[in-house]
Amino acid sequence: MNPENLLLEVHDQVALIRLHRPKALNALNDALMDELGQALALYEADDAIGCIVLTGSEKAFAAGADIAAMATKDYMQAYREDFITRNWERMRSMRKPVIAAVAGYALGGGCELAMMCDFIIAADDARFGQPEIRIGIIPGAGGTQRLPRAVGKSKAMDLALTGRMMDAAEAERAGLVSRVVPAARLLDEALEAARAICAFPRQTVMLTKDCVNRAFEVPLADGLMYERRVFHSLFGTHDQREGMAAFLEKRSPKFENR
Ligand code: DAK
Repeated sequence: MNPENLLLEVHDQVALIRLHRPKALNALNDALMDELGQALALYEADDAIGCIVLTGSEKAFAAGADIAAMATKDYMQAYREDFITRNWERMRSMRKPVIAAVAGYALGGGCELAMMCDFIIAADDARFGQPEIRIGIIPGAGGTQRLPRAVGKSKAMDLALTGRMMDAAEAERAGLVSRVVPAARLLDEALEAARAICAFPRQTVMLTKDCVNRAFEVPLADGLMYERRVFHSLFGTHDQREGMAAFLEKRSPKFENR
């Protein structure tokens, strides 16, 4: 892959994807989202990769969908083209974990993209918001659905209805981000978290993600039953035996992803 709007690096088993449209604060257009979908598919299929970190620049994770590309669309065009739906969906079907490392602006589609990831690590200068209302639209990639699940109704309404931004400290208090770190440490922290994840059995990592995501889709009793079935299934793996034996023998486990 030779993308124009992304920078791709691999650090051990971690793929690092940087959104890269510096002149437009990483505004998300069709070309960028196509490339992002391709990169995610590539890393999902690559056995050497265990976790993905998605980041932007120091100034912006992404300042939203590209307003210039949307400005002249009419209703029929948006509907018939299924406007930026196709290439926004890849993140949702990722089975490997994806960590968003957010510095600077994560607005509109940028905030929505970060929320599609499994968790968000924020730099202390990060700013989150759903300011679509200011340009006459509503969030279109899950902002009205994922934001209230993350921060509750009141704050989600506040952000979506006023279009204001919240800083990293407020985002952490509200539960949108898992941790806030000094901006200079952002990538190191995200890569360390990703490396820690990669050290665990791949199947256990993927099933953990699967089960947590299930909590947002099904009633509690069904989610608990799903969790129990998955839990039992892990007793059919080598890595469960190895992990428990290593603990009892006071040594480090040697996981084999099987
Ligand atoms: N789109 C296009 N260009 C953008 C942009 C955006 N969202 N945000 C910034 N830029 C461009 C600016 O136009 C400027 O370009 P030049 O004038 O230099 O050519 C350059 O980036 C630098 O921006 P500023 O000069 O404005 O920089 P400042 O530091 O002064 O301000 C800012 C930074 C982030 C506060 C400001 O740029 C800003 O307010 N940006 C717009 C934020 C915004 O409204 N975002 C929400 C966009 S609507 C969907 C999925 C998603 C969506 C829709 C549908 N489907 C799946 C159907 C999402 C919609 C949105 O995100």
